[in-house]
Amino acid sequence: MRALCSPVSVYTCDGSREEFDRIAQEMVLKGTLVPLNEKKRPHSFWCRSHPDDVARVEENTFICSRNKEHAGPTNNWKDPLEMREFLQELYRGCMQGRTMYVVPYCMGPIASPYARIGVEITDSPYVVLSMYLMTRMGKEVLARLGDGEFVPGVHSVGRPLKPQEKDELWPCNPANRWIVHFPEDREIWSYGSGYGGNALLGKKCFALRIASVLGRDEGWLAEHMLILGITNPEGEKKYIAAAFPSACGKTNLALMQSALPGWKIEAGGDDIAWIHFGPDGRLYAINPEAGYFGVAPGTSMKTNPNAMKTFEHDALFTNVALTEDKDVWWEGMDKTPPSNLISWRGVPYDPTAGLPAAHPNSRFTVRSSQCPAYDKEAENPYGVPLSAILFGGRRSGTVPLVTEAFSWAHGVFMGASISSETTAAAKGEVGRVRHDPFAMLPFCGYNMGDYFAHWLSMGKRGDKLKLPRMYMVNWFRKSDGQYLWPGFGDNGRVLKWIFERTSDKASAKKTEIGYVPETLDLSGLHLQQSHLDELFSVNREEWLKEAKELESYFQLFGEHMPDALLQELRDLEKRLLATDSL
Ligand code: GTP
Ligand code: SPV
Ligand code: MN
Repeated sequence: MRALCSPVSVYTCDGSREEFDRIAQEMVLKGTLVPLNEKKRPHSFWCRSHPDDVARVEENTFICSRNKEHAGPTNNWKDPLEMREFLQELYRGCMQGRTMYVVPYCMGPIASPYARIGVEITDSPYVVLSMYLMTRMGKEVLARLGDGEFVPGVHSVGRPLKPQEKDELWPCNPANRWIVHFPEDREIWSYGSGYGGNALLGKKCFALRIASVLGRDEGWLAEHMLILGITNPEGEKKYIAAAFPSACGKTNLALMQSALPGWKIEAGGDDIAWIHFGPDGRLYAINPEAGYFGVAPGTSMKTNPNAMKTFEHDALFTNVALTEDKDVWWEGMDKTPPSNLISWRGVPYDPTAGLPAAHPNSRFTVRSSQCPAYDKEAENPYGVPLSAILFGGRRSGTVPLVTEAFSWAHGVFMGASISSETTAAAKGEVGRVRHDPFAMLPFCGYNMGDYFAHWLSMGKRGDKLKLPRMYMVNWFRKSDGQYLWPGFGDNGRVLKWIFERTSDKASAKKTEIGYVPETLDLSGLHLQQSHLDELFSVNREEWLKEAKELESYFQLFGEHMPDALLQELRDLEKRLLATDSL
């Protein structure tokens, strides 16, 4: 890689705090990082990306399996040999004038039998700092690796420097971005972007796209899911995982403080879960990550106090606004923006211009162990046993607050059926409803139809009584443009019902689409009855439309679409058409 990329020097990261401080200091001198107010937010930094490098770029993301069909209809594909030839040319000399950092990292607790090692080569010091916060990184990883296997990944911002040329604050190459995966070779090549999931190769590239292929081959699951622990007032603890699309509430649910007194929620992970069968036949989840790369806007002491406390120190903020006294601000932190703000574009914020001070996909990067509600079991090498799995999305209509699946296959059908309004987490239009099965549309490293089949096969391998129950949730239903449900801490009410369902202690009504709560604990919450009715309503006309839509979507997968899910769809339609089916 050194010969190909021609960096000035090569540096292997040891993962120490001294190393972090040294690299951060270099970036401060260059102007890329701005240190925040040491009294208000110690050891933290503000940083702005290039305005065209603010989110994941799905249209430039490729799964280069040998056979196009293995990438499936939802992924971009190119022939791997042609792609390799192309990349050889693309990367030639791409790190000129820069340092090549070698970042050994471990996804999962170092001692976990489920953990996997990756090595990222990058010319971005921002990526090095982020990997330090987000993963277990450095010397201890090399020690564990020995001469074992690792997933190689190379990342370049794609902006070689000529001799004496002055660098940009956020070098990147927006016109020429490539996020490429070779699933059979377990290899990642990323070019042209320095942002998030495009550049921190341990996250979406390895822990989801490559790992989903490993999971298919080895009989486990790599999922875009949070993990949380929930303890009832009697002290009984269970674990829940939940898949919601990007910027649809995983971080907020994982870190939430329940509105119900006595119910404790602990954060296991906020974005990714690797799920294996344990020796007792239950499904166990580990969080391969060690940090959060969380959406900043909307995060406040009211909505998410645990997140606010997590990044009180030792945090990196990207594309948020900067206050006069060198602290951070974003829309939704409090009502009125402080005066003399610097916007994410680096200029004085003009509240009359109608543009946000912070980019809608601005994010905080911070170690998860700093969270006051951090679940120590996140370090358990064997993971935590799941009692329930939730699927959800952003749907302003049709989808009720919570629905329980009739069976594993019906739950897999629910996961496969997720649609959600697009968000700022990916480049492109915001607010358009699109299918996002299992919240994995941008992250599944192989044919999505085969992925559905893999989920079904996991259920067949498991003992029915030990498998987690499955649910569909929607915090985002609207009436007259307003959210019907307060969300955030009040989602704890839904979690309570789910907790008690999994102990067979809560009652439910059968509807055409699944079980809904007979009663939900709404103590202390004052919602209009009409709003409540609407939150739980199942409208047959709307659901028939939904089913028709799914029918045509599922055709996309052709022969790869499992019969069992087509049967689930037919059963749903039958229930919706029957007048007295229930
Ligand atoms: P990724 O990191 O992109 O995978 O996203 P995520 O699923 O972790 O999303 P996150 O929790 O960061 O939420 C994204 C946005 O949704 C934030 O602006 C939140 O304030 C908002 N949000 C989260 N939970 C709720 C909720 O229960 N109700 C409402 N109305 N908004 C929510
Ligand atoms: C997402 O978009 O789902 C994220 C942020 O979690 S990124 O790491 O950029 O993919
Ligand atoms: Mn995510």
